[in-house]
Amino acid sequence: MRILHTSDWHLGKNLEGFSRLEEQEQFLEELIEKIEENNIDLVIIAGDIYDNGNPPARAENLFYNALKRIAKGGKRAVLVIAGNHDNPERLVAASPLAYEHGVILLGTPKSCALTGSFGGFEIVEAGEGYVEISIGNEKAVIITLAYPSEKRLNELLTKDLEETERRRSYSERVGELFSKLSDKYREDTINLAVSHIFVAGGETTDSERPIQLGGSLTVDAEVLPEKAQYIALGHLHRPQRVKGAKTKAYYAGSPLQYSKSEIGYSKCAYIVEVKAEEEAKVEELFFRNYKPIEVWKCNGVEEAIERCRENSERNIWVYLEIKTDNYITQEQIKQMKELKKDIIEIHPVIEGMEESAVDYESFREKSMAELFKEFYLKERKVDPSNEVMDLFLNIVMEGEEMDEAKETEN
Ligand SMILES: [Mn+2]
Repeated sequence: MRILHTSDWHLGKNLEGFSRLEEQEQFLEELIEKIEENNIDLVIIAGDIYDNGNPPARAENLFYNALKRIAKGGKRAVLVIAGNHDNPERLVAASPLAYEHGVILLGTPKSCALTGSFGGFEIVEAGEGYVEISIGNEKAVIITLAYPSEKRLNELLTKDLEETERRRSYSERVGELFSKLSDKYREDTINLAVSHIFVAGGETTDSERPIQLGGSLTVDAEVLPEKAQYIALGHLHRPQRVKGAKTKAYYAGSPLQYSKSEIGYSKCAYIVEVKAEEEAKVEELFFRNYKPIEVWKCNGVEEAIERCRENSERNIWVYLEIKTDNYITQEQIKQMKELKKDIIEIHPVIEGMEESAVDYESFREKSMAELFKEFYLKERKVDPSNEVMDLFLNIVMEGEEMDEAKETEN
């Protein structure tokens, strides 16, 4: 059986307000092409399809269009689980239509696939947290643990576990579940697992939203189901093999660079070739970098402007760090942005800047506009634009009008 493991598409995700939908569309085109080229039987998408629970319509359209083309009316099996960014109910709402195409959408650890025959495969058996799929003369048992939030995990375990069991750590409980579900694995089946969890020791980036603040929802690598021949994970955005696991467990990572902390390596999916009772062969499938993120460190505004001019034709996202001993004016910013589109941020690194003592007395003599201008300059190292000034003053004026209105009411 040939499996493709991908995850963390985050369709609809922005980079500081700049849309990435065009790149996401390019990724899906490349993915569909590579799935065809590589004769993939089963595609596993390990969560975080969307960036949030209320994705833009175009993101949903991209997802459905991709699923339809990958599944080819049930010729190829597609299994999707929800990640911590997805709204599980919303993700699976399309199930009645998805099943027509042989696409399995699972929202929570409790979700259960439907059995049935499709063009190229059959769902032989299914229950909470597992599914058995038959493709050609091979069968695969897959443990399916969609993002197990604390609440969803408890719902699943409460039934047959004692109170003391429930008080055990998150990692122990997830391990308990994996071990219970591993009973479904057989010798004549290809044994797999898919989940969206944070395994301790994994390398993080700046674009994952922590699964829970404080990291209490961390799973130890030792509790991953050791009888699985391959474990397809989602959550971490850097592709990587899980260290310390007793079997082959991988994070496919996100297909796009979602932050500037992700620019030092290539993005990929994994192609897994596996037979019953044999070790899985895992191969990276690299994606193109559709629109790279670059960080430019420039010595002075002149150099930055020159660099913008030289690179004006390149399709990239730019973070500009400019070493300067002076403030960068609105004029200069305008010039850079006209020469180079898609500048995400201009960050002045000001040398020899001394913190001036706050002169509280002078506050009384200054207008609100003056105070705001000073504050903005101090924080952002540039003058506020006219738009920002107007917006700020409008808000202040609205506030004053409301205060006046209240006074007359009283
Ligand atoms: Mn993610």
